[in-house]
Amino acid sequence: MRDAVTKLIRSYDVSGRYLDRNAMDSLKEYFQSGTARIAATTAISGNAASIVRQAGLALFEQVPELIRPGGNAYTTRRYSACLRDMDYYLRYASYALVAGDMNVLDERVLQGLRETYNSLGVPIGPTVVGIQIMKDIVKQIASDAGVEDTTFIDEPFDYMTRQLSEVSV
Ligand SMILES: CCC1=C(C)/C(=C/C2=NC(=C\c3[nH]c(/C=C4\NC(=O)[C@H](C)[C@H]4CC)c(C)c3CCC(=O)O)/C(CCC(=O)O)=C2C)NC1=O
Repeated sequence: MRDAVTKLIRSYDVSGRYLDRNAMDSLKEYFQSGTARIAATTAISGNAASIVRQAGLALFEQVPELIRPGGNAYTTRRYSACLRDMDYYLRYASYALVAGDMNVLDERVLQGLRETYNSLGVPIGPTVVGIQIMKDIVKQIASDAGVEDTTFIDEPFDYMTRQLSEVSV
């Protein structure tokens, strides 16, 4: 697992260089955004169950076929599996926000996921819709909690969306 600092150090260490002006600039940016990243993560941790529940309801309202007979989230078991997956996406997004790096998503969430979904018939399109709904809810909560610029919150959600769907958002 990697974060913004270890990533930077690794790349300088590979070529035996001292951290230079560019490195210091990106470190400064990372530390200066720290308070906002922690606030966003607090917003997620303290509201996770409700974010997932709300996003699930919104998703099934938007794509009702999912929970009808024949839908991938039909039956209690699959409905719960779907919400559990949403909870995974949310929790790992919060880790990525703190780390300031998306590597944790590759390592823990996305590896092999498309193949698993394809083999189980879990539809990617609606999954992506669910991820994007959670993004909007989290941004709203963070904004209510006083985070002025919430655009950085997009990154992990958009990253998972891109990697899952291999289309640009
Ligand atoms: C932490 C990393 C991690 C992820 C991401 C993960 C995902 C994941 N979701 C799965 C299943 C599933 N995922 C869904 C999800 C959905 N169905 C829908 O219609 C919706 C679009 C969507 C919810 C938004 C469903 C319904 C299943 C069960 C499918 C089945 O067993 O038929 C499975 C198959 C095994 C199982 O059921 O547990 C995996 C591995 N597991 C992990 O360890």
